[in-house]
Amino acid sequence: MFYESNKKVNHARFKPQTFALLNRSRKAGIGYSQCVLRPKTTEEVSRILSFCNEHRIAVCPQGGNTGLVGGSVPVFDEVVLSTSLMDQIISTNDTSGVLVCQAGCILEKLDTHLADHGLMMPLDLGAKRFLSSWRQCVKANGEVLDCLRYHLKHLFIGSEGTLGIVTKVAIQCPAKPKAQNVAFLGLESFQDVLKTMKKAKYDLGEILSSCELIDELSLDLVTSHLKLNSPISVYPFYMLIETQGSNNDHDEMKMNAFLESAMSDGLILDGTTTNEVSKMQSLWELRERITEGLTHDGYVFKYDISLPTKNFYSLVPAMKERLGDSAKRICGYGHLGDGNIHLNISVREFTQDILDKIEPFVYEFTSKLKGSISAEHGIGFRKPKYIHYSKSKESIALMKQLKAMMDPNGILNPYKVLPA
Ligand code: 2HG
Ligand code: ZN
Repeated sequence: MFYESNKKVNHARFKPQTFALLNRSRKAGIGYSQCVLRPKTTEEVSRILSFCNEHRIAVCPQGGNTGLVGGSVPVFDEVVLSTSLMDQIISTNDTSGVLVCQAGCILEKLDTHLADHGLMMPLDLGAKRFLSSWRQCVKANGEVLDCLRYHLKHLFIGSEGTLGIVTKVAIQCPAKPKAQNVAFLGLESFQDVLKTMKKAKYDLGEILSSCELIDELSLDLVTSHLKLNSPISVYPFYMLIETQGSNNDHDEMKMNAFLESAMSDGLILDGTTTNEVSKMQSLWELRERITEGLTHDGYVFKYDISLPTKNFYSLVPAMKERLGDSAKRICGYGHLGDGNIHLNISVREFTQDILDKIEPFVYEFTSKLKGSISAEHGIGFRKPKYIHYSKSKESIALMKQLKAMMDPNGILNPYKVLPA
């Protein structure tokens, strides 16, 4: 039974029919809650958790609520603890580059603020690293943890609110680049994509900041449904390559030399490059709005998978072979530089039959290639029962022990991350 591991938690709606709701929310990502709390300070988070812990009330921490696996969706009637009002920037040090802010700040706001200080966030679509040096967290029982030792802060990163709630972060921000260039390329095969990425790493070196892959059917989503214009004609694969540096002449020279050489090697069939802000934005939109394009394509099964670079795209043809005509569209795009592919399968409407064809096959396939069933979007509510495909028995047992130690009453984000 779903509740067994969380018996001690009180739910007002603990009735058999909730399992029907559960299935509905599983399909549609719909949540249920009668109470949303929006604290403004660490102290308020601490008081809420201490109260909920004492009364065994389940809490669903919610940040930006942009996840794909239901990690921030209340499953039954958990109290939602939203960090949306915890959006204060506490300090910005222009010299060290350290920004201290509350944990509910959204990236765009931070980036705009940092630009005035000549800095930028070291994090975007998984392409850049997140360097946080210090955090403040609130434990399930309301205790506030500061200045963690033993690198304990890493326990909270990626725990999806199951071990504690991060309330404050300090982030080491790099200088905002003076020069930026974006290239959008068309390629014939995935083998050429791999060779081009390798070449980009060698030729562009320290200024290479993003390397994204888009396949033909992914680009079609934004050109057909969103009416965006592609600067080049139709190819099986596209790459978006970005550089960031401090000297535009130098960066432009490197980018042009890289493109010329990749073209003469026959790796790239067509391409365009720019450093004009509005044109760079338009190129990035072709990549960043694919998710939005998918929402116009029917019911979508979404998978966020890590695979070794050489097998990065292999899941897409495997899935096409498996599903044949039963899917409307099977496409793959994502953060090639990080080995993180977004496999999306759209169908006219959800059926259990098609879900059964996709899962657990998609996870077995990933596991055989030594990939991870979850890359940047976490395990959430949708994937706990598949976690064993990429984590060993021993790791899962240790995670359960840590959970029991940190949150003995199981109030924090129940049903998420860990299998029952
Ligand atoms: C992206 O990279 C996001 O665009 C969303 O992580 C991925 O919708 C998706 O599958
Ligand atoms: Zn992504």
